[in-house]
Amino acid sequence: MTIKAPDPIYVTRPLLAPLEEFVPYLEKIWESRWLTNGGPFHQELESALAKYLGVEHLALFTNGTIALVTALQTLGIKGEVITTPYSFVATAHSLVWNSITPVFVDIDPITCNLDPDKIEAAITPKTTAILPVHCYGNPCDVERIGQIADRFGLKVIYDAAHAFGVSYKGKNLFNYGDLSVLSFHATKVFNTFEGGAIVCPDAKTKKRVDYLKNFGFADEVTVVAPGINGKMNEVQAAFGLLQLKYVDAAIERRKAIDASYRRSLAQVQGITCLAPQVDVVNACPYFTIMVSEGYAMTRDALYQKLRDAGVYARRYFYPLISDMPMYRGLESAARDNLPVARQKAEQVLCLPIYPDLTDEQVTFIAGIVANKVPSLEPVK
Ligand code: T4K
Repeated sequence: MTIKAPDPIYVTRPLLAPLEEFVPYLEKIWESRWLTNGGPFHQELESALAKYLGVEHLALFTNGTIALVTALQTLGIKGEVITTPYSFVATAHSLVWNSITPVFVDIDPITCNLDPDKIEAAITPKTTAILPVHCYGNPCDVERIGQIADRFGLKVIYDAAHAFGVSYKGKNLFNYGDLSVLSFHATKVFNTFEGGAIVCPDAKTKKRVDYLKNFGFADEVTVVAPGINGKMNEVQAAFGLLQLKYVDAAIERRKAIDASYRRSLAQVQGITCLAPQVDVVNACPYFTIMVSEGYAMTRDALYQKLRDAGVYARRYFYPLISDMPMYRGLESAARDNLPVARQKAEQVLCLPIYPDLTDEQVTFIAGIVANKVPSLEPVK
């Protein structure tokens, strides 16, 4: 018997502050007629986010992908860049948009992040940088990556699209590496509909980023670089300011859901929840399980079973970026170069997690995974 959830349950639903609270922000925009190009809400959100995240310099962007492309431009990265095949396509695409060749390196089986033990072997005279991803908000081995980069004279740009609200050893993650890039897409822990940011180490670098995201304009008549249009507009920025008021509560709810899934799935044979890392407080952007051979069915059969019940889990990140047509011809995309990433891509399933997900829905989803009779009734 298949029991269906009354409404589809998606892998995520955006955090949305109450609409009526957003109206006064819109009224201000209508009054000022200042819609974009670094207006008052843009400035206010930059300061508020820098304070919230505990960083000194942050530049807002219209989305995370343009921020990645611009981060690479900012540091003048060329040649080859070492990166992970186990990510969203934007990570590698940002390299190609800069005419850089991605060099895929395998991942660590516990964190699903770039494996530092494999990086050195992939460095060639053309390597200029490393582009790791804090996958699912799990911090990369930032210390070891930093040491390798220092030894070989490489830059490090972290794709921190998943890492909003993550702390490592009591501090934020974004002060590691040369730059960190965030995404505020609708599906992220903190969203501005679309949006993103680059965290910069100093005011000089932020200035360069600000030029580059505004066509390279330094003033009305001076263009200092072939920049792009990466600016966040005033509606996005105003919305971000309002969202900030709700994000802590949203993260707390995510943590509660994460804990609930872990309790329910701990004893299920063949299901492994991604292990929490030492010294890390995660904001739980994803709830990731690995479905291995000991489980009652294949990962894809479970994915389908959940869909049949109205639960739209997702296989982040399958297929691997390195298997996509524009990358699979690369030497580093070869099957035997990426065995761990390949295995994880075959096993992974991200279960729904978002602030509005109810306890009953979590029980329902976990019940399907645990192969128990699913129930929509609240558990007393
Ligand atoms: N680097 C990394 C590591 C990333 O993960 C991403 C983005 C980026 C860079 C690039 O950052 P941005 O340029 O996007 O700022 C989604 C997101 O579109 C993407 O932002 C995200 N990573 C990726 C992991 O997930 P899809 O193709 O899975 O999205 P979609 O449209 O299928 O949405 C998933 C579910 O979310 C839907 O089934 C329902 C729900 N949803 C989605 C949207 C857009 C909503 O309820 N409301 C919505 O508005 O890529």
